[in-house]
Amino acid sequence: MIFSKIHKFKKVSSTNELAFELARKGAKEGQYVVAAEQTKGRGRLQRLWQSSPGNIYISLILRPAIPASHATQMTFVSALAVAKTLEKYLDMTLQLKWPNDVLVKGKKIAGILTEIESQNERVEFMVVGIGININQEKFPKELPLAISLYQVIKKITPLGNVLKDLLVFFEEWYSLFLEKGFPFIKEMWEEKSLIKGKEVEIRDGRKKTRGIAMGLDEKGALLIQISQGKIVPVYTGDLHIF
Ligand code: BT5
Repeated sequence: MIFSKIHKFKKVSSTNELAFELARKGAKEGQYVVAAEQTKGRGRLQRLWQSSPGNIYISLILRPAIPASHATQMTFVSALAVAKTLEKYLDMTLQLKWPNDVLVKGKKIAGILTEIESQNERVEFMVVGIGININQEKFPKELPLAISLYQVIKKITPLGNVLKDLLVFFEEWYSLFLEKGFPFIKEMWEEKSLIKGKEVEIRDGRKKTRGIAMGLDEKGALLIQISQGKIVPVYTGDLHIF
């Protein structure tokens, strides 16, 4: 088991922030931070992750020997591990949405934030932050697209069980990634995302890229066919599917 030392807290600003500090001080691969609540849970692009008690907030410290430009690959590995974990508790398959969402019934049940520290294109360490909505009964009006496990199965699930399963699935998918490489992960992720061939638009601030989704490239970019014979990679933004 790569996951070893757990740093457990009642309330923190952000488990990613703490894991980053620990990793900078030399924490080994496999150490992880969990918290019952976060006051400044981070999403991408300075967004907030609403983090009230009853859910999972975890950040894993990893030190894979991969180039920094491939770090995003871990987001897809993590999404697969989260989906497999939740499928143990749900009688339905989950869907993955580019780049970092796990959806059930078209709503977001989990989000992933991969952050790295690198030197000369080499990953020094990586922090994979995962938030999964487990026992939250309802969400504020500002989050109409959020959903929890509780809202689907109508019962409380012990967080310890989900956490244990998550670590097992994470280790399994991380090992598969290290052994087989990203092409295998890419195929599995694409299968669960049902995105290939769909008409999509990626919005990144004012920039919009619209076309047919062709799949992922090795940097985790979404490949979009914007016109006949022209395919462009899109690295960041929010995905809308038509
Ligand atoms: C994410 O960002 O989805 C990454 C979320 C990662 C959170 C974990 S919790 C443990 C670790 N420690 C941290 O500080 N962070 C990580 P993004 O794709 O930018 O999505 C953020 C958007 O999702 C927000 O702008 C809201 O619209 C929505 N959102 C916020 N809280 C949510 C929640 N609890 N459930 C579903 N959607 C939420």
